[in-house]
Amino acid sequence: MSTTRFSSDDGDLDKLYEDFAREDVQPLWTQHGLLPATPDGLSPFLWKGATLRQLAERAGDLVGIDRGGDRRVISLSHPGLNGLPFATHTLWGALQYLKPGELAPAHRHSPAALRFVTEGEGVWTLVNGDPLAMGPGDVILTPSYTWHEHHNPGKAPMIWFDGLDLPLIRNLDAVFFEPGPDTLSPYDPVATSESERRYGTSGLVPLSPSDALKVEAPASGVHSRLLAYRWADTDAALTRLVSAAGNGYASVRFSDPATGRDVMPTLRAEMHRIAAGGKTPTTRTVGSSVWVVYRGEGTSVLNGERYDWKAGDIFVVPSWAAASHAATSDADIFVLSDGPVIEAVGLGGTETVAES
Ligand code: GTQ
Ligand code: FE2
Repeated sequence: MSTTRFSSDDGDLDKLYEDFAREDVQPLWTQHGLLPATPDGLSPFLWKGATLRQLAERAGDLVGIDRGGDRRVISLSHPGLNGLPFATHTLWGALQYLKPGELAPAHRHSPAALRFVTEGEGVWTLVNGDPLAMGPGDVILTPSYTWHEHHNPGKAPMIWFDGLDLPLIRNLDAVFFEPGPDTLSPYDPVATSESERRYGTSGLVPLSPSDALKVEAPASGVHSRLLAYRWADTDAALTRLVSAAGNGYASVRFSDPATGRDVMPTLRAEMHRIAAGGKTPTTRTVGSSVWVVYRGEGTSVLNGERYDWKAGDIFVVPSWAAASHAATSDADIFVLSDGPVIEAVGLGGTETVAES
C-alpha cells in the first residue's frame, strides 16, 4: 500500500503533494470527513432472519466444522464496511450452526463473546469446563481469554447468534488466540452450571472463591462471573417492568451480579420488550448496536427510514442514529452494543429527539 497522492493545478503545490506521498505524509487540509459534525460512519442495515437461516443450513450441508477456526459461523458483513466481515466498526454479529454430534473444539482468545439463542436447544457451551446449557432466549457469556467449546449431543441442529468485540480488538491490534485440544472436555450435563449455582441468585453473591470456576476471587469485576442469563428470568423481569411502567415498553440490561456493571468490559447486552401497539420515543445514542429480534413483529425508524422486522431479523443501529421502535405484535429484541467502551472513554450519551 502506498500513501494517497493528492494533486493540484498549481505546479509547485502539486510537486509538494508528490513529495508528501513519497515521504508518507499527508496534508490535513485535503482530508474530508475526518471530523464530521456528528458520527456518520455507518448506515442502518437489516438482515432477514429467513435468509440467514437458509444460508447457515446450506453451510451445514457443505462445510465441516474443521474449516475456518473450528467454528461454522456466518458473520454479518455490513455493506458500508468495505467487505470486512463486521456488523459495525466495533461489533461482530454472526450465526453459528452446529449439527447433532458435532463439536466446535475448545479455544480461547482476547476478544470477548456472548451467545444469544434465538431458537432451538440442546447445545452445551463449556466455559473453562463449566457446562452451560443453551436454550431459547438464553444469553451465554464466553469472556475474554476463557476457554470455550460448543458441543451438540442432541438430535437436531442448532443455530444461535454470536456477538463479539472482535472488530474493536482487531483495530486495537490486541487479538491473541490459542487453540485447545481437538477432543471434547468431559462434562456432566447438569442443568445448572457452577457459575449459576454460585452467582445465579439475584442480590446475593458468594463470599468465597470457587476452585471449580478457576477464578481467584469471587468477583474481580473484570467480567461477570455469572455466565448464563436464563430466558425465564429475563421474561419475568420484563413482564414486571412493562406492567410497572404502564406505557407498553421496557428494557433490561444484563449485568455482573457482583458489581452491577456490564457483563463484559467491551460489550453491553440488553433485552427490550415492546407490547403490541407500543412505540418507544425517538432517541440517539453514542456507539453502535446490533438488534436481534427474538419475538414478534414491528417497525423501527432509523434516521428517518422504515425498517420492518420480525423474529429472526437482525439490524444495526449506528452511532448517533435517531431510532424509534414500534411493535405490531408483542416483541422482544436482544441488543448488543459497545456502550461500555464508549462510556469508559468518557464519550457516552443518549438524547431524546423531538417527534416531528
Ligand atoms: O464460538 O468461539 O462467531 O471464536 C466468532 C469467533 C464464534 C466461537 C464466532 C469465535 C466464535
Ligand atoms: Fe471463540
